Amino acid sequence: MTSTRTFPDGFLWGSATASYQIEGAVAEGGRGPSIWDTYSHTPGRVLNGDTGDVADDHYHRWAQDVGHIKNLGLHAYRFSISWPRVQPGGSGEFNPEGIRFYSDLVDGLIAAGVQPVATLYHWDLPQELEDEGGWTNRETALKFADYAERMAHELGDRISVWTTLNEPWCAAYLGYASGVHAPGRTDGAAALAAVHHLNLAHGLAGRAIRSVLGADTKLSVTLNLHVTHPDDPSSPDDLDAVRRIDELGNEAFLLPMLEGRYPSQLMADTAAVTDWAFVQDGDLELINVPLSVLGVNYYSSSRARKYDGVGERQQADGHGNATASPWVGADDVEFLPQPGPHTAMGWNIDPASFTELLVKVGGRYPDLPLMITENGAAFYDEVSADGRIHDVARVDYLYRHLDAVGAAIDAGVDVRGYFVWSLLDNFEWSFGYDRRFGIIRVDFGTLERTWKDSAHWYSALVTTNSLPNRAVTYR
Ligand code: IFM
Repeated sequence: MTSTRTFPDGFLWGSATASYQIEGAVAEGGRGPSIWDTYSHTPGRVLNGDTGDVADDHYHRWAQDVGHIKNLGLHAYRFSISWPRVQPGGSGEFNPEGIRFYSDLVDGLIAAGVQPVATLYHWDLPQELEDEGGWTNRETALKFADYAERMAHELGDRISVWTTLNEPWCAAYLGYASGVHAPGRTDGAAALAAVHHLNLAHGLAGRAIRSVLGADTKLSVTLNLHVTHPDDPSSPDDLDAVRRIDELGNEAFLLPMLEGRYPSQLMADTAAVTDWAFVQDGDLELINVPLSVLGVNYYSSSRARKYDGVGERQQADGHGNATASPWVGADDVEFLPQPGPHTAMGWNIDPASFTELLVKVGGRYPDLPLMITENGAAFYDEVSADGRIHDVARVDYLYRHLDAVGAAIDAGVDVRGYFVWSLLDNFEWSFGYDRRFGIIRVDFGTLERTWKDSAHWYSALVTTNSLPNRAVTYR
């Protein structure tokens, strides 16, 4: 097998999943309901009426899944903890059975020689907290810190990297502005309050974890940073449209978390929506907790321009054609269809923008190592007559994006690892089980797991620490 690129020594290779997307067992082991249970059980919210009730049944099959992780040769596994499984109402009593589940998983990973990388919030908020306002309520951030502190006590230094939040952009804007994610609200002011309270939750939880486990504890957050290009780079209007998207999508998280401030024009740009009175004195200092590593998720890029008012405003940014835009206060920005190829999500395949993003963030924060905490692609995989899944398009996608990561490393960016999304086919949120991201296929009838060609390819990469030729077919 020819190799085209070698990664730095010690580069961490892993795969990622999230609790609601794989666990199932939603009413077992003392778990309480989450906003995603409510949302997925609401008719019309999720494609084909799919829910996470069973998902991959990882709750019962976790040991088998750890076996796959070990056999793939992965160094690390990024999973998320379901808050309502360990603290059903989001405050008060913790659930020993739920805690034991994660404790056993972590022990199983360590016994398999795999580093556990834990995320505390991957969108499954306890429903009881949503009933009290969810992320629009400041109290949720305080309760999140209590939950984080307890998990730090329970799992302690067995966790290699503690990640506070996954993609707060989605939780805030898709959950509270466009409503294509739980809790399905369409209120721009609520979304901006959610942005701030998620930021606050990150800072408070990070501090709580460090207070339990010490200053050397590896702390991170995962952001889905957006790469948006202007339709016409010489148009001041288009450049301003991109600036606003950048502030809402990237800077609204990066700046408070890494510099203790909000972007200068964000408040002015959204003044018609909210007065930001939910930001209290001292919040920004709390949010700005020192991080050990920044998690970056990347899938595709966007092209935007200022809407000229002619025809229907286009919203082809891959975040659903919802009735409301996730881009609060930027209703006059339209997202244009991107040239192909596209994945089954309709997202364009643009590895060059991945390098661009990493070089930009790495250049701005040279002392903060980056970790690719998600990258991957959904395709309509087919099981061949030989029983194998020759997912050539996914291998090609991974090859190109890993080459893009390598190019960023060559340019001097400190990238420490890569987690493929996802280990398993799973519940892809409002697309249900229709979109498959796994390198391991899950038959949603039998729940049988089968390695796709991409799993074999990725395993070879991990073993050699170098990019195998993408044209290999596995038999
Ligand atoms: O499945 C999601 C994941 O939960 C968060 N990041 C993007 C993935 C693909 O949409």
